[in-house]
Amino acid sequence: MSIWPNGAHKSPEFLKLNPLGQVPVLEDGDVVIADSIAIMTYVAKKLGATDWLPEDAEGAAKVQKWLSVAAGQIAYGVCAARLITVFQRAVQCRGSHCTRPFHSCPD
Ligand SMILES: N[C@@H](CCC(=O)N[C@@H](CS)C(=O)NCC(=O)O)C(=O)O
Repeated sequence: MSIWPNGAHKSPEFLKLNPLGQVPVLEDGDVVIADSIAIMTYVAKKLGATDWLPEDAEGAAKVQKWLSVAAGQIAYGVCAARLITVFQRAVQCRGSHCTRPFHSCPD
């Protein structure tokens, strides 16, 4: 599937898989999983990969902490900077009320 600029990820067919219109999406039989972290969690659980995603409370929390960093500081930090500088793409601020491009947001 092609994303920018053809926009197949915004087609009605794809939006049935992920209403957010974003990749990646995993289809495993009848199961549809959108979001990279959800996909990794699904695969680890399905394979019983407890060395990657531990079952115990402390081990699971340590993995979730770094997944949160990836979805937070990294996604809105270096990943956003890369989108702006490499792809000249305006990235919106995280605040749902804010319509400013990410790089001009005072928050
Ligand atoms: N939280 C999602 C973010 C997915 C995401 O940002 N995907 C980008 C490509 S890396 C995308 O599909 N962008 C197209 C768009 O938002 O229109 C994940 O980790 O899977």
